Amino acid sequence: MVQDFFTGLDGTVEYAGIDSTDPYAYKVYDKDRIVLGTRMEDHLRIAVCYWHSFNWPGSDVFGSGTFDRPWLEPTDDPIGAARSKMDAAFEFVSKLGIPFFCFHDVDIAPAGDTFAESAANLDTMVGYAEEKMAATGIKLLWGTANVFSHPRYAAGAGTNPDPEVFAYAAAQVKHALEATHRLGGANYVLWGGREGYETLLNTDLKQEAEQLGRFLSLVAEHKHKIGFTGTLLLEPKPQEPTKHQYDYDSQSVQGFLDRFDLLDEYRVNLEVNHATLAGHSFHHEVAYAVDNGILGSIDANRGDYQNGWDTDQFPNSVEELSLAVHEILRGGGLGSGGFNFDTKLRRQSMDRMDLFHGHIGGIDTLAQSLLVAADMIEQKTLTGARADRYAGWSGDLGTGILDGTESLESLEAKVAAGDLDPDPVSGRQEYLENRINEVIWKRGG
Ligand code: XUL
Ligand code: CO
Repeated sequence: MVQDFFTGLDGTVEYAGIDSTDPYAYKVYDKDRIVLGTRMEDHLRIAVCYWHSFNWPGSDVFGSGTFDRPWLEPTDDPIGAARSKMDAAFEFVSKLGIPFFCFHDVDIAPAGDTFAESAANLDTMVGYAEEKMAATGIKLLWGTANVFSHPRYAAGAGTNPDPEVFAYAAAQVKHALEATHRLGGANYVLWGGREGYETLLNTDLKQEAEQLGRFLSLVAEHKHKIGFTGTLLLEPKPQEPTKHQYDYDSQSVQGFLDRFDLLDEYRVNLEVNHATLAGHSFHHEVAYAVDNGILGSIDANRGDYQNGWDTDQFPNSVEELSLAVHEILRGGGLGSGGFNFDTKLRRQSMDRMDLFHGHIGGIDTLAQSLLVAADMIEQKTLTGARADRYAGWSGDLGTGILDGTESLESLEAKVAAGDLDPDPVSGRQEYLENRINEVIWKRGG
């Protein structure tokens, strides 16, 4: 008998509109609503993450778990406990009424004493996930391997100074990729939490880059060998847990992929709080990825402006998210990607039902951001202003410069002859900020 864990809610969370006072109803997220010709659910492709929502007991570096998570209690039947955890996860995602989940190998299956035992546990739990997915219709947005928590990975996985650790990580990633394939995952993610350094005093940067390039090539080769058609994604983050991580941001990942001839194989999974840790806005990271053809998927959350670490809070700012969603729409959408809620409750949010409040608020914020972004696309709020600003580059001079017709000599000749006399023009930042606010306010955001 499958036990119900979220008995505080009998049915599912449904769209009820902005006038509803039901805390377990969506005020904006209406999955069948058509936005720019596509259903809202298909634009956003929302996922719940296993790790923060079902594995984390609410502990922090100063104290133990505070959460009410019966499936995490000590047990002498680890597979039974993993099944209960999966029951809870699928019950929650079903009640939330969203289409996807995401997991690390160690989130869904208990570690064994040996690699073979851990791999067998994973296979068992993948079998159970298949049953759950078939029964609920919930799909897998992405799977990944946790090659950063175990002590063997303290000095890195692919970038470890010891090739035996590289081999261990390769074995684990191979198995997690195959599990993702078996579950029909739309993507596979690699986040390099320990692929970086603590100190340059003991680090050979050149050597570690070669290793990481090789690691990523091996994963891409295996993807093709097993016929996995999902997208491989790298998740940039500048630091934490290591002092410096190689996948610092979109731009450094793009350079790295280019160097190892892997641009056709990988895209990025961008996380809001990782962007801000890198000193960027999330808007910047998304715009960079869109304009360089590497946007894959999103880990939705938010940081805290008063501190400097990854707080992974639920998103609640339409103003910030709508700018990023606008760039995603401008780029043609997320394709096989989606919005994974890589979000965690605050340690004091110890009631099991707080998981609903966090997700419902984040999902509504995202839905409202989609509506605002769609208005901005339709009204050409930013695309029109940008096109006007660069209009000169479609004229003879602009195209001649870019296509190689012009040289430094020919340009000097034009300037010296007095043919060109450019006037500085306003960037109109405040004007544009006001136009964006008008779109948001008209939507009632
Ligand atoms: C860590 C992080 C990870 C990845 C998956 O900051 O975001 O949870 O999303 O390994
Ligand atoms: Co993440």
